[in-house]
Amino acid sequence: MTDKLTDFLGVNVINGFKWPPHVHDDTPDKLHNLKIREDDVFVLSYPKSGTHWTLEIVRNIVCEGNNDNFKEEYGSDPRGPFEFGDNHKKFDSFSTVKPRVIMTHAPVDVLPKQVFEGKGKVVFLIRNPKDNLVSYWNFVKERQYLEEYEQWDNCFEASLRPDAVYGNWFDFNLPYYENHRNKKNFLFLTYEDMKLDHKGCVIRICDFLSRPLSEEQVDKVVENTTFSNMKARNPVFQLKKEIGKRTFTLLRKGIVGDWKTRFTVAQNERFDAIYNHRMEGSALPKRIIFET
Ligand code: PPS
Repeated sequence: MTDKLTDFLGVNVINGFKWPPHVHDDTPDKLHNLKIREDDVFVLSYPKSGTHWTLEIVRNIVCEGNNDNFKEEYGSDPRGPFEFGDNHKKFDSFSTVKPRVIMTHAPVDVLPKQVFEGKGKVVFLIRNPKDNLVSYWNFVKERQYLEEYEQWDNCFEASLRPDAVYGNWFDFNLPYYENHRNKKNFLFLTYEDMKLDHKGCVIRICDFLSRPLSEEQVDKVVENTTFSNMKARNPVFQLKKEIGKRTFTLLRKGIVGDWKTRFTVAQNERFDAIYNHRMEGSALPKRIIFET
């Protein structure tokens, strides 16, 4: 990926869908037609749902509790989403000894079509949309890549529109959850599930990936992936990474309920009305909690 400042500003509209600026025009198509290996594992989510947390857990699981040696074992260490810059090239060079762990924010019509034929496995993370949005706003504001989203009120409004970056929360999550939640190769977890029962979720992911670990290894995965340890142990997560003058923090607060510090009463009421309308008839609300 290039670090040229202009490459990180604005959005890239591809086939009418708004991607971040560093997604190349032909990447969605490449992703959709990706040849899947049977043991590929996708960590898939709407941005700011806890993707890096889940990625770290999955990588630790496939490395039996220690992913410090990930690069040696895999021959490469791709951490950003598949669709960013030239990341996709790194996955081609993965050894076949271990599964590829591929992080992406691909909407349902871009995810590799072979996944829907049952190939590979998908760990899908969903976060309550209010915290999701506050996390996103903090990220965008700090990074200053979308001027329109820098003011909270603008970001709030923009997030509700169908042409939000990556689509809006509802348009992204609902088609996946409604149509694929009972598929054998999909596991749906929520950020709040992980906060409430980190170890239980690690075990669920192990079971789903058919990668049983010892109690000790599970504990190691949990320890490696706590908020504080992830931040302390891994330089990627300590980012204040600088691109030009722009910085961004991947691990900010890591809590449930931060939306209360940002939503006005009126915004909350408006959001709830839209939420209730969009979720009507869906099984998803049963999984969503806004506070613990
Ligand atoms: S991105 O940029 O879209 O890939 O962001 P993503 O990784 O999906 O989400 C970032 C938020 O996840 C929080 N996070 C964690 N919370 C709890 N425990 C752990 N280990 C953890 N790792 C990441 C991170 O802090 C972001 O949430 P906010 O609310 O902004 O703190």
